[in-house]
Amino acid sequence: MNGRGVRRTLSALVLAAATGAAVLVSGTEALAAPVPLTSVVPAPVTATPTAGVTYTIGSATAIYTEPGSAAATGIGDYLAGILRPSTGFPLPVAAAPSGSPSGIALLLTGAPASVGAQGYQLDVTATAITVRANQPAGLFAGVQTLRQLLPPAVEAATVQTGPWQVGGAHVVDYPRFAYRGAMLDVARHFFAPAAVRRYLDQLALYKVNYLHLHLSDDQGWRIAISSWPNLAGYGGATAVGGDPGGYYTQADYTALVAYAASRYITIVPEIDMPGHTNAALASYAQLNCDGVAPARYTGTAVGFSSLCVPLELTYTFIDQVVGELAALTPGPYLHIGGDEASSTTAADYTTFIDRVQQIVAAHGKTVLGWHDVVHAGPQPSRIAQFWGTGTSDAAVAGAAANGTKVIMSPASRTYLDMKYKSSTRLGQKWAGLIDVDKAYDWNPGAYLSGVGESSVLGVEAPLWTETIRTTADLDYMAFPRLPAIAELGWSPYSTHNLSAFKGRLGAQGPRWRVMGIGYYHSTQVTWPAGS
Ligand code: IFG
Repeated sequence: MNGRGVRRTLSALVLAAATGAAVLVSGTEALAAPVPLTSVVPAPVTATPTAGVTYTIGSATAIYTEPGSAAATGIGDYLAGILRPSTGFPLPVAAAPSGSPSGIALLLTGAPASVGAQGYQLDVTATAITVRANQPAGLFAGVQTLRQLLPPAVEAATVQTGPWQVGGAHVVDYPRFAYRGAMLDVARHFFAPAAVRRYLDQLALYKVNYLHLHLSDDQGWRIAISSWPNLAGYGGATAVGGDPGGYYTQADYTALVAYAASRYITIVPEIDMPGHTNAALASYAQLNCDGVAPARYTGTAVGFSSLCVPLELTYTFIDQVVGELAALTPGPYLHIGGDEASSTTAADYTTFIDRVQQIVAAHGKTVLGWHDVVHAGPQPSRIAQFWGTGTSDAAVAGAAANGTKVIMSPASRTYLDMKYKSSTRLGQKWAGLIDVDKAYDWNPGAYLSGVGESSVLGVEAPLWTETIRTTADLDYMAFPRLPAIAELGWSPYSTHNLSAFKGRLGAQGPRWRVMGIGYYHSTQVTWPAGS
């Protein structure tokens, strides 16, 4: 074995050791044993290995999908799109023949009712890999687990040496919470559609199913509204620090919604109001109570702006903005913001929120708001997104007692713009420093007093972008913490274990390296050498 072979074998040994897989060194190639089930993030509900059984994806392997289901075919094509470049195999996608074909089967029959609409069953034998689900979303989730059971090299864009083995397994899996989200603030700094698609692809790997886009704020308006063209044209031209602005045309937005849907992710658009509205107020003088448009703002202060609550034009404006956005948004939710309205009186805030909620409902959408909105009039159908730093909030608990559902985004646990440690170049620290342990070691179903599991719709990890400008910045802040929030949203609390999670996270490092995700190598995790 030459020097290179020794090095390759050694690195395989280290990698395999880190991922817990045993390495069988034979001849000149280190045959990495299959990735262990314990590496999968989020941790599945039940995952049982079948010792001594492996399935090897080969040049003759086909991907079979539920006959008659275009969605299943689409998921088969998606899986093929991942496997073909790295394996070099043709991997044809075809309708599953009757009987139990050998190969990879993605089926919408035979799944247990227990997996619901978003779960799946995955079985790996020596002759077949079979994913069964009740709905396409579940099939897509099962494919993400399958991805993670293949060597990290499977994520490569060029042909890699195999073998492409998956260990024998029986997995039955489904989510704890229905809403598992991420938020990207494209207002402080604009992120072009390609950057958002890239984030969507990363989110899909961890079974995240909502992407909340913070489309407007003091520093920028990022979605074109036909009836108010200056919003994007003028209000979208700048960004924090005077950095370049930008905005999504309605065609861009529609394409992003479709791309997200192909990853079984629903877009949640946010128009933040009545505060965080300087970009809109700068764009139209007539929206301002004094009829004077303020200058565009490129700083990072908050709480200084407010739409004009007594002005009737304000509600015409909102009705037209919400109307256009709702028509472009197939998802059920429209986020109205409502946070940090320090320049709006309490009475005006209640008047405003109550009226805006009616407008959003009239356009067929369910209202999401930062939890400040619970101070307005009662509205049980409204969903409050908790972003506090504490573990109790009487007003939120009161709303929950009246039926309000809560999305848990405690800033001191989920805000991906928080520094990892004080020396982290990017990010802020007003909600504290957040490394892997802070991001992972809490229970969304029991975190906020008076807000029990049944009141929690799910979790979301916001990434605010005052200090985040590029996809490299985004990678660094989102990874490795986003997978922690994704696991809290998906996995049963019975699987919750910080040290086991850190082990699972370490196994993801080589995968991120292959995917080109420049993640923060948290000192709390053992990362395989070279990952
Ligand atoms: N709070 C503000 C955000 C952003 C954030 C940065 C919310 C709901 C601080 N509002 O979080 O606009 O500035 O960490």
